Amino acid sequence: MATSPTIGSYLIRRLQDYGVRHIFGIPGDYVLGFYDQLQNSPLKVIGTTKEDGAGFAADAYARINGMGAVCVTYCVGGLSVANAVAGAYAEKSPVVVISGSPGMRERIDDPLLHHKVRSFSTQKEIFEKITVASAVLDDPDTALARIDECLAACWQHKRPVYIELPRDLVDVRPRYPHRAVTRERQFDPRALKEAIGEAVARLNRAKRPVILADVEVHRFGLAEELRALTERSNIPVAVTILGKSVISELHPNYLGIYEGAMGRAEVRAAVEDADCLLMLGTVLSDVNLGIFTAELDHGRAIEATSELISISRHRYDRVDFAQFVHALTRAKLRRHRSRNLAPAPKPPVGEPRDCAITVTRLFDFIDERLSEDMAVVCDVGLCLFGAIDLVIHRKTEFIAPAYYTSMGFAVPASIGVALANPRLRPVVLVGDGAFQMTGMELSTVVAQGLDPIIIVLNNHGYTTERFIKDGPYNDILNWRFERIPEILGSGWGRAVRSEREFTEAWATACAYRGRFSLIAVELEPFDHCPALGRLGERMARNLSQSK
Ligand SMILES: Cc1ncc(C[n+]2csc(CCOP(=O)(O)OP(=O)(O)O)c2C)c(N)n1
Ligand SMILES: [Mg+2]
Repeated sequence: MATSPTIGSYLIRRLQDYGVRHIFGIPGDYVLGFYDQLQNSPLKVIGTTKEDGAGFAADAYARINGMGAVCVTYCVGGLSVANAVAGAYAEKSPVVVISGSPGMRERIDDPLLHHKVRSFSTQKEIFEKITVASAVLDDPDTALARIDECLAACWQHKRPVYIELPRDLVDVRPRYPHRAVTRERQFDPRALKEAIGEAVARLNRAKRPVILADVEVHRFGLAEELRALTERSNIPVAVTILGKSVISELHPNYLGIYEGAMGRAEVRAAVEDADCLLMLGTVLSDVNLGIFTAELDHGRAIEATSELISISRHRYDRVDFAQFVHALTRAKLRRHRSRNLAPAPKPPVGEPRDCAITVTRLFDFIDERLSEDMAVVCDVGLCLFGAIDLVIHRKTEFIAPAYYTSMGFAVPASIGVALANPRLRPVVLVGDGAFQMTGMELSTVVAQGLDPIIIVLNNHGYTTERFIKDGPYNDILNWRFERIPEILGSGWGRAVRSEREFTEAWATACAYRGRFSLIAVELEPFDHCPALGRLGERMARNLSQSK
C-alpha cells in the first residue's frame, strides 16, 4: 500500500495543483521545519524584509496568477501580515496564509511559550475574521481533508484562507490514505436558465443598456468573456476604479471609469441613465461609488457577483457567477446600435519643457510612454487618483488597493507581479509617505534580480490628507530617495524637478534592465490632479458632517 504523504508535503503539492509556484515570507523557529520542506520542493521561497511586504506581494501575485501564498511564523509573523490579508479579503484576492505554530505536545499545561499572545488559539481567532476558511492542522487524520477544504474555499471565493501548522506535525503522515478533493458548490441549472432568460429579455428590450464591470471579472478570469459580450451585443462598458484594466481602454466600446460624481460627467450620465445596467462582479464600496455619489437604480439593474445574482429587485439563488457570465456571452443577444460614447482621444502631450513638472503633466508623460509589456502597480494617495486617467492597454495591467487603500502596497506588490508574470515590467507609482512604509522591500527586488521602475511622487508629506484636513501631522521627513541604490548596492536612482529631467530619467530607466530604477519626482505639496481635489472636498464634507 502506498504510504500517505506528510502533512507538510501534501500542502505543498496541493498549492502546486492550484498553480502556486512562489511563496512569500520570513521563517521563524515555529515554521523552520516546513521551510525545510519548502526549500526541498519545486516551490520557490521568496524571503521579504517584513511580513506585510510578503502579504502585499502574495496579494498581487494572486491577482495575476489565480492564487498566492505566504508562509510566516507564529503571531509575530502572522499578525504582521494580517493587514495585508485583510486587504486581500476586502478586494477579493485569493491568498493562502500558512503559519507555523507551537507543537501540540508543547501546548500541554498551557505554558507561556514565546510569541504566544493570550491563548494558543488567539492568532487563529483573529484570522477567522479576515479569511473565508481557517484550520489548525492539529489532527494528522483530518489534516489533509482540511487542507483540501481551505484551498477549495480560497479558489471558490477568491478570498484568503488561514492554515496553521503545529511544528511537531509537519513531518507526520496520516494513518489512512487520502484522495484529494476539489469541492464544487452545488448550483441549479434551471435557476441559471431562468436568470439568463430574464437578463436577455431585459437587455434586448433596452434602448440604452450599459455594462458596469468590476473586480470580480478580473478575479474569475472573465475578461475575455466580457470582451466577447460587448463585441457581440455592442453594449458599451464602463468600469470601476477597482475593475480598471479589465477591458482594454483602447477598445471602441470602452466608456471610461465610473465613480459617481467624482468621475467624468459623460461616463456618469451613460451609466446612471442606462435603462438596463448590467453590473458584473461589482463591489459597491464608497471609493467605487465616488464616495456614494453614485445614483444607481437597482430597479433597472442586472447585478451578478459571486455572492448574488439579482435582476431588478428579485434574486436568483444557486446561480454561479462565472457560469452566468459564460451563458450570457453565448445567449441570443440583440446587437445594439453604436452610440459613440467612447472618450475623445487625449490631445498630444507635446515636448517636455524645462519648467517644474506638475502632477497633471507627470501623468500625461507616463500615459504617453506606457508600453504593452508594463504593469502599473499603484499605491494609495495622489498616485491612485492620477492613475485613474492612465490608459491601460490590456487586462491585469493595473494593480492597486483601490478599495481597502492600505498605504505601502505598491513596492512589495511589484515583486508579486514580476514573479507571477516575468513578461510584465512593473511601473510602481508611490507617494513619499507610502514609500517610507515599505519601500525598503526594494531589498527583495535586488535579491530576486527584478527590474521595476519606481516613481516616487515626492510632495513632502501626506498630500491626500492635506486636502481633507491639514496640520503638522501631514509633514514627513524628506528622504534622499534617489540614493537608495547606494544602500542596496544595486539599482539606479535620480531626483527630477523639470519635465525634461523626468522624460530623460524615464528613457534611462526603460533602457536599464535587470536592476530597479527609482525616479523621485519633486512636486509642490499642494499640487494635485482634479480627481483628488473632488475627493478631498467630499471627504472633508463627510468628516465635518460626522461630528
Ligand atoms: C496604512 C495606512 N495608513 C494610513 C492611511 C491614511 N492615509 C491615506 S492617504 C495618506 C497619505 C499618503 O501620503 P503619500 O504616500 O505621501 O501620498 P500623497 O497623498 O502625498 O500623494 C494617509 C496617511 C492609509 N490609507 N493607509
Ligand atoms: Mg506624499
